[in-house]
Amino acid sequence: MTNIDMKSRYERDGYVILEQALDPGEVARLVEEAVRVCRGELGDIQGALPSGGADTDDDVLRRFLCIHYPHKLSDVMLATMRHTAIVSALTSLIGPNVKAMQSMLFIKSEGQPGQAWHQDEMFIPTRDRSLTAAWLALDDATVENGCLWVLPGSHRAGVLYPNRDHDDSRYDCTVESYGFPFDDSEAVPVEIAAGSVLLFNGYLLHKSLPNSGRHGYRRALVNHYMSAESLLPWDAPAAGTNMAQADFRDIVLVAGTDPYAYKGLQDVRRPRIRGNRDGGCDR
Ligand SMILES: O=C(O)CCC(=O)C(=O)O
Repeated sequence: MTNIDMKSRYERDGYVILEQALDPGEVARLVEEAVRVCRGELGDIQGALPSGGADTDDDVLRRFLCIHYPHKLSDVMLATMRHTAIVSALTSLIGPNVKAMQSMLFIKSEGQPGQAWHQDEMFIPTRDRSLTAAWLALDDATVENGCLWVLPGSHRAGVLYPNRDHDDSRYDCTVESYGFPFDDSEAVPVEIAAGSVLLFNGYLLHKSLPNSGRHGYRRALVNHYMSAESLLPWDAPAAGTNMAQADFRDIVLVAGTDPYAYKGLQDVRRPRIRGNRDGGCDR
């Protein structure tokens, strides 16, 4: 696929697949690193129970659905955020200057829930609609094990649909989008092989279903990127600063230059598990 084809497909559908962006050795390294992260060997994860020395890797992994900010614990995951194949595609889609602000490690073993329809820009609001997710499959992602589903073209209107809590046990505690002019029958499952990456627009409606497989995981590492030119009003502004200047600076520049480098960087978000139905469930 040429860069022009990739860009026009992305603009039309809101997503594009980078087949085999990572080789099997790179995927195996990430899978091993996921165990170290989950064991707490690389540092604390807020909300996680400590694992005992006698726990098998399976015991440990199955305790987790999703860990936010693993790139703050793992150099391997931080390096993946900067992976050449991914960053090169991102510069074609976003522009020469690209920053990342979030990573998420999904384990999602059998029986674990999916996530209801949503748009990522509702959670991570850029000012120029440049938010782009890189969803890297660490296992072959299939309908059976809970791959992502998308509503092609749903990003194009540039509208953020309302959100509400739900009690649908197929999905985790994150809110769901509703009131959008698309029907579930238009949804497309994105089955991709381990090592492939789904790049998708922050306005694209997407969801995942539970891992209904009888055994195994549906692991994925998801990184979020945006144009480095846009401010990111993701946190409440500090006292005395007005909202128009709010700019989340806990970022990693992955390409080009950062026009706001003069502000410096922050390290404010800590690795944590995604909340459960009884706890907070912010993203
Ligand atoms: O991987 C999943 O199950 C959900 C991921 C997702 O919706 C996201 O990255 O925004």
